[in-house]
Amino acid sequence: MKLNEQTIAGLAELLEGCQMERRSITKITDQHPDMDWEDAYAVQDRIRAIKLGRGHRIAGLKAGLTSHAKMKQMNVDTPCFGFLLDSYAIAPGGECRVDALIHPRIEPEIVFVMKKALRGPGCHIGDVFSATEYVIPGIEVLDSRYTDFKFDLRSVIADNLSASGFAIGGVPTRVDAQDLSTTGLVLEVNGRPVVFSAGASVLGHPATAIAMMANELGKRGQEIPAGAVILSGGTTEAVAVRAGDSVSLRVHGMGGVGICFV
Ligand code: OOG
Ligand code: MG
Repeated sequence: MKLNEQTIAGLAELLEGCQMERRSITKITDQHPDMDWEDAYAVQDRIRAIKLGRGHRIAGLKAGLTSHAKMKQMNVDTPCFGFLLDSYAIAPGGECRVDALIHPRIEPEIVFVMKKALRGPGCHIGDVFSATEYVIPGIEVLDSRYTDFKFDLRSVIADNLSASGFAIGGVPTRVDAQDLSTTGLVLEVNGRPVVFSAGASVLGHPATAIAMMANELGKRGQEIPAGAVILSGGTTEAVAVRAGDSVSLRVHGMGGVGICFV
């Protein structure tokens, strides 16, 4: 670690303040070029503690930057991990208020719901298969606390990977009911199909993202708990949305989920 406790706490408060006040800043590594990957997760952990202290509950976990489309769009090259809060959950068919957000974007994802805990190191896709209860379509809502979503890997980890909302819906599907790598995803905005992808866009198979997450958490002495809801990462580049947009995701063999921005 390169930063001291006080700096980490200050950065967590800064990013948390941005989210609360709907304002964006330039990426924090501009001021702290020495900050390392561990510091970045320490800031994220601190933000989680602040939120839990305010009465929020953890609703799940998220993997991000797991597809080449996303890595290319955001100009980073390594998957990373964050958390989801209960207050981020949007009911299928529900509304998401844009005035609570800075500059929302959406992305299509395959969501894993776990029946058993997973702990790395050494987790592989077979372990993920046997620990998964079901998979289901999900739309993630992103809202980076950095101006124009301009960040690097360390800054985005500290900002909990731009997490701000998610909706899950469709048909809970056994993870081995179909080949998730060739499973097609179609994201529509106002009835118009805008981005198309297959599960393989996420590291060849979205279960790989879950194994990677278990291995990464394992390095920090943590695990994926039984019952966890996990976003495996956007399969395509994220799409900007605004008030009045209605969006829906259809996933082959798994139904779909839609939400409205108001
Ligand atoms: C960072 C969040 C990335 C994903 O699925 O790749 C993410 C961002 O793009 O703002 O959630
Ligand atoms: Mg995502």
